[in-house]
Amino acid sequence: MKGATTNICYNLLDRNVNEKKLGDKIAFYWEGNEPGDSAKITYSELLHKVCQFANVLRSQGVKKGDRISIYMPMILELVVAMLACARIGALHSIVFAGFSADSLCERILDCGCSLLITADAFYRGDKLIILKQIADEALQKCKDKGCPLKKCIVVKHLAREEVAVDGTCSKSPPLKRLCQDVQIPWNPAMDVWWHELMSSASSECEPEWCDSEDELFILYTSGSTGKPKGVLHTVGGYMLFAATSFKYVFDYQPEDVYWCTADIGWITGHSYLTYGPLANGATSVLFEGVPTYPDIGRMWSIVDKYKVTKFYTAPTAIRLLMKQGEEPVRKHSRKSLKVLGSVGEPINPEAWLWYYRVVGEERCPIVDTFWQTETGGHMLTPLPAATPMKPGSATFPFFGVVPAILNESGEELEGEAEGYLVFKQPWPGIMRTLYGNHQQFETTYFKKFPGYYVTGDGCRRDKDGYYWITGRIDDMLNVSGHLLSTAEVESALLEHAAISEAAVVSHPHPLKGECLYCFVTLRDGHEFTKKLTDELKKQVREKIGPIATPDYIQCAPGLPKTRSGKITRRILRKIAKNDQDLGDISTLANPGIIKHLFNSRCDTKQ
Ligand code: 7RM
Repeated sequence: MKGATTNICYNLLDRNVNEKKLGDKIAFYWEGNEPGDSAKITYSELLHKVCQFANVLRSQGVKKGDRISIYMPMILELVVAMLACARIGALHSIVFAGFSADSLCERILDCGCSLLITADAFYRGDKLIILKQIADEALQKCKDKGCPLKKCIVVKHLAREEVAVDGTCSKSPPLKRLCQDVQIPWNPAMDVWWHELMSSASSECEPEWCDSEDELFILYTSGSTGKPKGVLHTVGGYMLFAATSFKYVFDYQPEDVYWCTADIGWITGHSYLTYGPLANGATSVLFEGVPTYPDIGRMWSIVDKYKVTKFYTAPTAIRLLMKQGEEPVRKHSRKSLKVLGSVGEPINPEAWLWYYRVVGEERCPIVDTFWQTETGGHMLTPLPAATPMKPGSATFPFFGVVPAILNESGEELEGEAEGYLVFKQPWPGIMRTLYGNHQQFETTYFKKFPGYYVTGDGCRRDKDGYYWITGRIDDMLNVSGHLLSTAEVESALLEHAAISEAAVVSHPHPLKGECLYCFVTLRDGHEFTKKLTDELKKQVREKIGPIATPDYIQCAPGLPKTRSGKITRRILRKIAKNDQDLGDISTLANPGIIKHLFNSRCDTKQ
């Protein structure tokens, strides 16, 4: 209705507590990295905390439309922070805690965040990450670039036993021992403890009433130019799409215990760990750790501990567990499981079958959900037990989604076909713009084929009308379900003094799906040594984050180029794979370099 108002946080919490009488229902079981370290929070407790933190934000001067950067591990305060932003109409921009200081700084600057919310430190498996130190590095860089960000709110997470705001946290002895010596850097001019602000905050907080088209959040995703794009979602359409797709795709039932293993720093964690499940009044598991710690059976022990009914994870995790055999899975009951989901990249039929046979014991339908940060929610997906499955196919469009396959000239292909996957009409959860760059939004998604939304993925439709995603067809690659742009990695390599040119291509990898194979040309006077490749890897890790660490770096005295000077990555991909079938190379300016590059390939992981 025109002129009507809403608030997404109200719909997720107040409505469930007051109208649906779900106040005492568990919203989240929090499972810490260390087994035995756990907590839970009900809908009314969550509402209470969100209201308190929304008041904290208001008392810091945060207003509707302001951008708030969130850089946190997988803890309950992360959900509280994001919903508090939504309650007062501020836009959250969540940055995955595995990203580097440079990446965080770039994202803070791009959308002009006025405040950062972070945590002291956390463990991922047995690795300690002093998040506050990385955040400080990012803030220093931001300051050098004239950014006005003035406040940093810090959750005391690792050292939290002294805090016990709600008395629900317990901590196992090994963790205590591990965190004794951690020093957290502190800047009194800027930093404030979360628990100190919360201790005096009221839990009465009127939501900011919003138009359905008001901005909800920004989430950065890799762009093919190398600079991350700030995907912007709005309140009404996103809420509807996340809520509805969650309900139908997971066949949500009130007694479900749902577990999405994605990090909230990615879109899956926004739509299917936070907004979608909470809109439906669901009970979810929020897991801080990794699938392999303390052992390879952790996922299944969590499934049994909470009697998880619906489980949503990524092919990369499935392949990792598959490699360890069936034993660690079979050791656990898993009889609560009803539906299994997959997201993030194409799932190879072998991994699909293992997931189906071993994890689900041929009892649980698999929903292979294809979608993007930009789409807000599921686009191609089976409905569990209703859609006949084919291993490796995301099957058919979700309600309201109209896909098409186009050829290079933009003609729609009928029947069995392969080409560009596009969508022909808008859907509620479609992104509304790229923050601060509507022009780039238009060119990226709507220019190549006017009248269509272009996904950037290739796709095949079989004789039965099933859709099969064949992977990215732009300069993007998908490492363990995370999109990276080759340009972004190239520019990180080029910042090294020894490198004059760099070209990065995607290379198949048995666990990660794809990995990075880099070709580098050295400046005169530099030598290609193990020390240099180590430095380059470190540089990429520091500029982007550990997920972008190159697997292979090859020294290239020259790179194959077209006469107009464009590097032909198509040929480099084949060199990386040792595929001699190069096709037409007549357009190359320097075909002589190819033989040399074949002879100096890296065969083993460095
Ligand atoms: C949800 C998410 C988007 C890209 C997308 C694809 C790939 C995602 C599937 C998939 C095949 C799937 N958002 N992708 N899901 N490919 N089958 N079920 O991952 O913005 O981070 O990535 O991921 O290439 O364009 S994302």
